[in-house]
Amino acid sequence: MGKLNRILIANRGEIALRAIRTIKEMGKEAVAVYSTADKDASYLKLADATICIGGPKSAESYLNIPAIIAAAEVSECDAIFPGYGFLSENQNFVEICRYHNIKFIGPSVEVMAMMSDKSKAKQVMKEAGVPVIPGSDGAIKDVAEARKLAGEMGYPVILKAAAGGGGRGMRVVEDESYLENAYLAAESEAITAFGDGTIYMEKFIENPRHIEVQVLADSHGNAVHIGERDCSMQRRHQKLIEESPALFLDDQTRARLHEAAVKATKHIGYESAGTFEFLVDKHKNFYFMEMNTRLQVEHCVSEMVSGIDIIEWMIRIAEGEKLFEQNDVNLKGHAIECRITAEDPVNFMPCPGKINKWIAPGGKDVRIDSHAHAGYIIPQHYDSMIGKLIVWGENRERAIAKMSRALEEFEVGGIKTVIDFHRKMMRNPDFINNNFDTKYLEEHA
Ligand code: MV4
Repeated sequence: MGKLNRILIANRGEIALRAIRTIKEMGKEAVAVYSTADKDASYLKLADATICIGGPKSAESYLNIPAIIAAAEVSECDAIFPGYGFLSENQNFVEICRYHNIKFIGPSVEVMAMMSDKSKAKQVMKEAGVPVIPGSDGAIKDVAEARKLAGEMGYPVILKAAAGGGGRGMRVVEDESYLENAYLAAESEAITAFGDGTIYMEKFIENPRHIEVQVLADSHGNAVHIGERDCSMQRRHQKLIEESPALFLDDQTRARLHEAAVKATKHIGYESAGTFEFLVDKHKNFYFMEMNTRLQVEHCVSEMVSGIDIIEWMIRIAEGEKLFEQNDVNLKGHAIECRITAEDPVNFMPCPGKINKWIAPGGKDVRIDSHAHAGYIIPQHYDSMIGKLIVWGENRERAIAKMSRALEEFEVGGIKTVIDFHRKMMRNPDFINNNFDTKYLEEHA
């Protein structure tokens, strides 16, 4: 381990731009890769070098491991920053980077593998003393075992794919009459989606909050948390609004949540930035659900309340630097992020195309992470997120007022965006009163 001088960014869009910015501020060189669909993207001009890695389809470019490794080699990069999505949690890619003597800016393949099996991850967390959702001890072998366990636990239960995450391969089972069909459906869906039909079972938590803890850990065994984020405002497992802190928690529960996440981080020997996802029930019991072994879209709200540049620290940790201490983390005020997607604000149908007007908001404590601008053509091949608007305020009320003001300024023409959805949400009494859960948008169509 040593200084990293040139870093290849194996990603696109807003997060590629986000990474270029920090890499340049650190006095290092950024190499950007792009697909032919992104060849005119303006953030590419900010990189020190750019390399085309293939066609528009992700499989041809941003998931094309040989092309990305070749790009890193020809440009003499000593590290790869993966961002989120694409290859960021691909164990094969991490191993290939190591084989080529390219530092993968993220955790080790061993810990990534441990956390990618959601059933295994739960067992490891239980060993670490972190509360987990009551359920099967690891995988379930057949319907009979599922029926027996659900009978003992009591309905409703939820069946989940061990290889899943993010809501795919899940089935809620209300009573025994649905169990067999649900089990077989979850299993075949998991085989189709992940090539692995391993299923585990949990007690179904009704109307939970989704609260996650951001951690950073170095290669010397030091770990800190950077507070929590409430990501409960989401639709079909797509988060729309994230905020920090989660005021649903009382101070004591919050402290216990942070402590659990740091303990878990150290227990697994984690290195880099990571996120522990918890479900929190109406009695404020929290349960570990999954760990994300990558940088997340919503990391910015944690940056706003802490003043810490998470990507900078991912790089410094990859260089072998020692992390700061928990005492050095001062969480202050309240941050909110609204994801801006090129989607219809009513039915959320994707709406790519050419942006002909882009008037972005500004002012104190207003941050926009976006690669979009007037004249930008949104390719149809990728995710519909074109940016994030993040604001900071002294408290939640002030942050909502600032977000509301910023959203009023934000004008995007030529395509549909969810800006109007967010404007309405900032005036919604349930949002203002923090009175919602992960089911809110389904129940208030
Ligand atoms: C649950 C649950 C209730 N009880 N597990 C959805 C995504 C996947 N990571 C796990 N998910 C859930 N697991 C138990 N035992 C409810 C969900 C869930 C959910 C969780 C977080 C955010 C949004 C959600 C929307 C629907 C269901």
